[in-house]
Amino acid sequence: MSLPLPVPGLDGPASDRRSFLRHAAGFGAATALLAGCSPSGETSASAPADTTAHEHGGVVNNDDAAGAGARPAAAGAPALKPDTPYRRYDPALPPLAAGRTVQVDMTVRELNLHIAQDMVVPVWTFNGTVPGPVVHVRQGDTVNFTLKNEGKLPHSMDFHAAQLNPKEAFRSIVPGQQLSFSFTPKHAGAFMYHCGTQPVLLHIGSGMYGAIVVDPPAPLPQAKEFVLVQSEFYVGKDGGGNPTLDYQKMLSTMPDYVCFNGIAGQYQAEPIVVQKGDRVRFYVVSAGPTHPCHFHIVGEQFDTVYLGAPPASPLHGVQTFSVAPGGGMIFELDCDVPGEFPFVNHGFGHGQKGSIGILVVQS
Ligand SMILES: [Cu+2]
Repeated sequence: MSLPLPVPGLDGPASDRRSFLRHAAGFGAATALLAGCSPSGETSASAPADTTAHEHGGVVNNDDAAGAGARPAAAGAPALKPDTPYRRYDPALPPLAAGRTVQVDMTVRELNLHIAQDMVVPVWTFNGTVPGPVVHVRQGDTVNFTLKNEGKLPHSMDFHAAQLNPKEAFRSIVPGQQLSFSFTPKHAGAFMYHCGTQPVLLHIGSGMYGAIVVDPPAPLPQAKEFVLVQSEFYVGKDGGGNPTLDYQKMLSTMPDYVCFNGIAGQYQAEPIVVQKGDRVRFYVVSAGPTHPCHFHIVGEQFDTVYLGAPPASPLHGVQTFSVAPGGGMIFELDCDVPGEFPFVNHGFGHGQKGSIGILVVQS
């Protein structure tokens, strides 16, 4: 049975982070993955050199919590071979397209992917990743969208940034088919997209979601911008004893993993790094399928939170705000204090299942 994770800044001094990371989920191989700059200028920080690839124990799943000690797969190497290697999902908001008419193409692929360093499960994807790619457009743009289904089951696409007849645009297509529709986002904000094929719980619970960020007509002030899509995973076993996503557990709403951008704890292993004085903007989308994200940054405050379309109706001086499943909100702060700031789902029964990361503010 694994003990609950300590959270730096809550359970001890920041210097405890080294031991914290040693015990957090699957962080060892992170040391081999630390490199490069994101398009936003974010740089990856080094995880402690003494984290080892085989150390394990961070993500507390249902079985751990119950003391049964029967995790869905053994610690260490995943039971299933991934179709693509473990890779941190780049949280940086991609740049806008040059024109005001934007072509967005997505292909459904059913793959085996990491949802934690030591857990690979069969997922259903848009363009091969969970979440799917971040779409970044402006209010008033024309978005021309095409979906191709290269999976084995019917799938579909539902953009929350669109106003369309769902029976037509969001209809399911069978394997080998494709569909196209166009829409013009009427409001700015952080929106979810997802497969809407019945049962929607199963399709979202299997990885078919992502974020579409819609900028207002007048750009928001310059900031380092990041997208976090929170979702939960429910892991069981198939007939051969391999881990699989479990619809009955999805109905139970007791997740095994809760993730930012599809992999539990990935931004503890490879933090998000900014510089002192940066303004930082998080677009937080709760994909669910069932649970909200109670977003909070330990040791910081949000000077501005937009519940709806920015820049209207900002909230100021916010410590924590809940993003409903199927919703998205924008959180802003000035990073004027150097340090290591955990960004968390402050509903810690879920946060400690993987929706915790580190924002490093370098001096
Ligand atoms: Cu689907």
